[in-house]
Amino acid sequence: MILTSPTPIDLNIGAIRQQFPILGRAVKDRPLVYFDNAATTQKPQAVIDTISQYYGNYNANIHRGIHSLAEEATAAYEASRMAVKEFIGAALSEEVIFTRGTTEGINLVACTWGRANIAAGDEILISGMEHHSNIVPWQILCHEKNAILKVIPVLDNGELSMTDYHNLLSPKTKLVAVAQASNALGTVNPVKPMIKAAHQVGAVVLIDGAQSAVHLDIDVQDMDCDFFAFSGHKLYGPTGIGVLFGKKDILESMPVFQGGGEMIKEVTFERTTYNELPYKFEAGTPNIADAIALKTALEFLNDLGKDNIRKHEAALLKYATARLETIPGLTIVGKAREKVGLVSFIIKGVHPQDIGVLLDNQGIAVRTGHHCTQPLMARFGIAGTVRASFAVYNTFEEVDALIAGLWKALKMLS
Ligand code: C6P
Repeated sequence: MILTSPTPIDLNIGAIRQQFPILGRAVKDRPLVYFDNAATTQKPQAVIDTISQYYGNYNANIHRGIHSLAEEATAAYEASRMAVKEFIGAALSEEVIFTRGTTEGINLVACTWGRANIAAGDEILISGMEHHSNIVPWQILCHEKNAILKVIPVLDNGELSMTDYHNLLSPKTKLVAVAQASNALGTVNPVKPMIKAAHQVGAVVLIDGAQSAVHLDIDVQDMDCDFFAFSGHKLYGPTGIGVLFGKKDILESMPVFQGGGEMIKEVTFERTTYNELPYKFEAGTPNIADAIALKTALEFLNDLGKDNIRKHEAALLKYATARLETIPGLTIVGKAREKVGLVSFIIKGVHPQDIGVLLDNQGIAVRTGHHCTQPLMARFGIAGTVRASFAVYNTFEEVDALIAGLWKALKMLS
């Protein structure tokens, strides 16, 4: 296949691949082709090294000890918070709360802000393409409070119906919670105007940034969201660490989440006073090593330049989409005008899981199934899709391998 790659020349994909030790391994005696980046990206050596340096050189609990190791660990942990603040364009570092990931961030908001602010008859508005993490916490809250969960419909092309969105918004809407980018379709939602419209009816807005933070430039002040949640492991960082951004005044007004060490100012058996932001929401010993390594992942992204990465991934998406469309019986699910670098598809008469297994036999990792978006799959009348999701280290040759792998799989299944 002759490639006319529009990948920006300032990205040396070969050199970037060298930074990811896992990309050198074989799977089923074939070179690994990793197209499951929306589930979790692989980690560059620098991130792996940061974790082992922490445990090898300055492992200590933070914010508690006055000894040197504790001070070094605390400084590195707080430096990471500063790096996150810059990465998402927050005004203040205390607006950055470390969590386990997107799921925990959303649950934190539902359990604290939600319990304090949602009452019977109030409406929470989500979209029809949400991940279960941005559905179930609101469902639980609605059941608890007798509130109403409303859903913005998804159009056939995988975009949200903006007409319906505006019709659904009303003074009863207390919260809008939507993904900036869909993990199952790739759709990029127009969150900035959506937030503006939600604020006009007095609603608070949470943006699920799990799939957007790695691809798009994030500026929470420009976006004007009230909450923004994302996971480190989807942006070349470790698992078990994520971020919840919240506007300071809202976070300050919220009840605490979990009780324990670090989140307190003073404890007696009669009463407890709580710590300041962000510690108020970081009870117990946090995930220190991975929080520190998150900064390394952000540096990796910043060094390459998100704009360069986006161009490369967009070129891969365009190329993969065009080649997939030549396969008989294949339908791409999600054809939004603006997409992040992932493509979901089904093939007539073939179960997505069978394709996944046959691709894996050729060393190609894709995700198959409902992608934790069962209501979205129901909307399209399908059980699931095959999803190939791209990262900066993926190549056009790997897309060729996917296409060849699909032909082979289809031959075996026929
Ligand atoms: N989607 C996927 O393969 P956690 O698990 O907390 O890091 O992220 C949850 C989550 C929330 N919102 C969106 C839009 C997501 O895509 C995800 C994670 C992965 O698509 C794993 S199911």
